[in-house]
This record gives sequence, C-alpha cells and structure tokens, in this order.
Amino acid sequence: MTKRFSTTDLRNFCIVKSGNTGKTSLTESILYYAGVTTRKGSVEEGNTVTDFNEDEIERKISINLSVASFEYKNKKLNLIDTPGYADFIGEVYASVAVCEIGVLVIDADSGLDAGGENIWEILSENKKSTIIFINKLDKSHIDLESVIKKIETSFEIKMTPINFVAETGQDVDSYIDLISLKKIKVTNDKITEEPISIDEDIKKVREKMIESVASCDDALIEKYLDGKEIQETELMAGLRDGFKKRKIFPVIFGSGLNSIGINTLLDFIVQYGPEPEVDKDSKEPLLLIFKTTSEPGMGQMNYARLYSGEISSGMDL
Ligand SMILES: Nc1nc2c(ncn2[C@@H]2O[C@H](COP(=O)(O)OP(=O)(O)OP(=O)(O)O)[C@@H](O)[C@H]2O)c(=O)[nH]1
Ligand SMILES: [Mg+2]
Repeated sequence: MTKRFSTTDLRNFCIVKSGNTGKTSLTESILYYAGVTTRKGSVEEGNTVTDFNEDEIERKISINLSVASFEYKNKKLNLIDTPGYADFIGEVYASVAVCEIGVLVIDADSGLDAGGENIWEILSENKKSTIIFINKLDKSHIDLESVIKKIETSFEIKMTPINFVAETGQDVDSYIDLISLKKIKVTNDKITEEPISIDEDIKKVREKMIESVASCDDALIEKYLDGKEIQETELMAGLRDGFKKRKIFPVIFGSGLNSIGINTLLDFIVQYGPEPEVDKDSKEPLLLIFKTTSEPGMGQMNYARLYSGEISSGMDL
C-alpha cells in the first residue's frame, strides 16, 4: 500500500531556467541522493530519468515537463524538471502554477541571461518562493562575485547564502553548509559530513546569512542591531517565514555534475519550504490537470494537482 502523507509533509518544487543550465543533470543528482536511483544518468548518454522521450534523448534537451515523486527525510517531494528553451515556455507556466517553490538554476559560467530574467518574472508574478541555485561550479575561471552582483542588481534583491564553496574548478569536492555548520565532502559520489573549525571567511558569510534573515523581521533586527545573539530556533523560524513570503531568496552554490550543494538544497526544501496550500474545509475534489501526455506503451497520462478533497482510482470526475 502506498504510504500516505499529510499536506504538511508535502513539498512541490520545480526546477526552472533558460536552456542548458543543468536542470536535468541536477535532477539526476537529486534522485540519486534521495535514493530513488542507484546511479546518476547523463544527458549525453541519453539515460536520465526526466529526459526519457525519444526526441529529448536524440536532441539532448528537455522538451516536456517531467514529474518525479520521492521520499526524503520523511517528507514527500514532488519535483518537476522543466525544459529551458523558449519554444517550450508553456511547460514552465504549467509547472510554476502547481508548485509552491521554484528552483532557479543559473549557470555560473555563462551567468544570467535574458531567458533567466524572463523565468524570474514568471516566478515573481506567481509569487512563488524562490531558491537560486548557482550551478556548474566545477568549471574553471568562474567569477562568482560578478554573477552574484548581476543577479542581485537585475532582480533587485539581496540573496541569502545557505552554503559556502571555498574554491571552484574541476576539483571542487566539498562545501560548508552554513545552517548545520558542517563540511560536506563528496568522494566518488559518496557524501560524508565533517565538523568544521570556523575561520574568518565562514564567519563573514554566516554573518551575512544571519543579517539577511534578521532584516526581514522587526523583532529580530532590533536584537541583531543591539548585538544580541540570534538563537537557532529564531533563525529557523525567520528563514521559513521569509522564504514563504518572498522576503528571503536563498542562494545555494553547487555543481549537479560533482554533486555539490544537492543535500543542502533538499534539506532546505524539506525544512524551510512551504507546504502546499489546499482548501481543507471543502470535501469536493478540485484539481488542475497541468499536463497530458501520450507515451508508447503507457497510453494517455494526466498529471493533476489537487486543491481540495480526495480522489481515488476508479472515481468518475
Ligand atoms: N561542467 C558542468 N556541466 C554540466 C553540469 N550540469 C550539467 N552540465 C552540462 O550542461 C549541459 C546541459 O545539461 P542539462 O542537464 O541537459 O541542462 P538543462 O538545463 O536540463 O537543459 P534543457 O532542459 O535543455 O533546458 C550538458 O552538456 C551537461 O553535461 C555541471 O554541474 N557542470
Ligand atoms: Mg533539461
């Protein structure tokens, strides 16, 4: 029997941005670390979970939105990998409509482009909680400072750092999770956690995170400006509330290919992501069919998001 989850234990998120920033590869990493798959597929080899259709495999791009549901730390996560090319923008609108959280993937190498700004507009208009994932940190000569500056100026926001990568480039194999203050190390796709000694660089960037969370809450900013210590529970509550209300825009630095930032992304979604909004008072099923596909051997498939009531197999709708 399928395990039942209450609404509070559900998280719906979509992975969005313009073409080629690594959304499908990031999805592969997520599914691998969530224990859904036993190996990471690649877009080049045409064996990813979410680019499964013939045209997608041949062209090595995503064409359709693609849903993956899985369990992670006792929550049920519904992920939608979306295509980046402008021709398929309808898939992005449909995905954003049914998710509370958008993960905007930016290629650290090529930076923010017009397509990315367009997706940001869609997330903003729909008031979706947004995580910015700066990807491909395994590439050489990345100028993170200028990528961050461009994003903050174009989107008119101040981002809240959730992790810290000391050195970028092809050997990037570890990072610091600023919430748990642990070092996450990746060796041959295996992740280990180590405690850290806090140096000046980490102190500075963690302080930036605390200041950014405090500045969204009157009581917290007063405490912060008075030089009083912000408690862990206050920080967590501030993050959750600010993220939900789009006052806080967390930024996670990573590399889908080298598995950097993946666990921090999933942990953030589980711990701080808003649960789906549903009408608990209504028993009538209200659902939105956001995608209909027809795959050889599978027949017609409808993907729906439920807003009230319950549905079960065999039910006439
Ligand atoms: N160096 C590096 N390359 C990456 C990374 N992630 C993806 N790529 C490469 O970037 C290219 C595009 O990757 P995809 O995962 O298909 O990107 P996408 O955003 O899903 O592309 P569309 O769905 O077509 O918009 C492929 O050649 C990947 O191998 C990464 O973390 N580092
Ligand atoms: Mg893709």
